[in-house]
Amino acid sequence: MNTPLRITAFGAGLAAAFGLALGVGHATGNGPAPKPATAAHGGHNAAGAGQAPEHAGHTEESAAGTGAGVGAEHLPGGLQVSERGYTLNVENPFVTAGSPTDLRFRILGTDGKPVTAYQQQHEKELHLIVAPRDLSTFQHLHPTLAADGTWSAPTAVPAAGEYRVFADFTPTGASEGLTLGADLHAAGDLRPAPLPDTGRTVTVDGYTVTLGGDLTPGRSGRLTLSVSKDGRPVTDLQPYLGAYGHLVALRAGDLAYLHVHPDTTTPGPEIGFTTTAPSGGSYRLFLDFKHQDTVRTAAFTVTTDGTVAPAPAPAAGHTEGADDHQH
Ligand SMILES: [Cu+2]
Repeated sequence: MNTPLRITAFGAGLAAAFGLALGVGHATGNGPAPKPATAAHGGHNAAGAGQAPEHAGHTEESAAGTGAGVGAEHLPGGLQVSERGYTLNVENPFVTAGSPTDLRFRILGTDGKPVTAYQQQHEKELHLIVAPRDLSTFQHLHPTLAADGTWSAPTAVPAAGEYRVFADFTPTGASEGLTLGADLHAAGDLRPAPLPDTGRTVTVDGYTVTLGGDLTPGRSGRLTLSVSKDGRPVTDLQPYLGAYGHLVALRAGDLAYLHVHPDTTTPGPEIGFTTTAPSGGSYRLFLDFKHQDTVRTAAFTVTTDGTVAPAPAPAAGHTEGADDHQH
């Protein structure tokens, strides 16, 4: 596939996040086209300067406004349990496969106390993703926040494994969101599996989802996912989390969590997203879409050169946990 890639303003911010020397435009969808920066951001030099002050490399990005533009020195999300002074503290990281569990955790702030105030992103104050190291399953939960800052999500991990729990959130007052990742151990009969070759078409629950576009390392790329049922394009997708689809992309090998932005304003059949692959390699894409009041997940394996191979993905579990959180 040679689908042309479109650099959007959003993408430029993401590219900067992954270390490209691109200028950062407005963080909203229709800003001016990004221009190459004439010089590297100040943050690039911080590594050689020893202990740079916390915010030294951030001033230039503040123009991005809504927080999509982050410092060029930032790692992809999800790799760290603690970042920028915030820590993901999982109360019960040892669970048993198949057993209902109440996943409880807190986000500790820069003062060491639980964070209790969050800004909504995609209609929720916090998105919780649970995936095993082999990326064979996926859960997207919306935990409930208690007054003391404890989040809880009733769930059950489907199989034994070493899992990663991702909390994607923006504390109130923070200039940008962050994704923290922590380990979750599920005891049981461990059967890790290689990444499935999914090809560009995945079937879930009678729906056929076809992937268009490619991931290119270090460059913003546009992915499209087209939904059909019984051979007919689905044109009445329902909004889910403020868009007609929600996509999570995780890198195989370390489960780096990619930020993905939906850009579609029509209810199908095609849902578009922009994201940047921080490196070459394989990624798992998990698309949540809602139709006839049910959210379903289609999972793809994609490599950054666009190569994908056939075979249906195993059904990706989707659990809407504690989704009655009031806003
Ligand atoms: Cu969510």
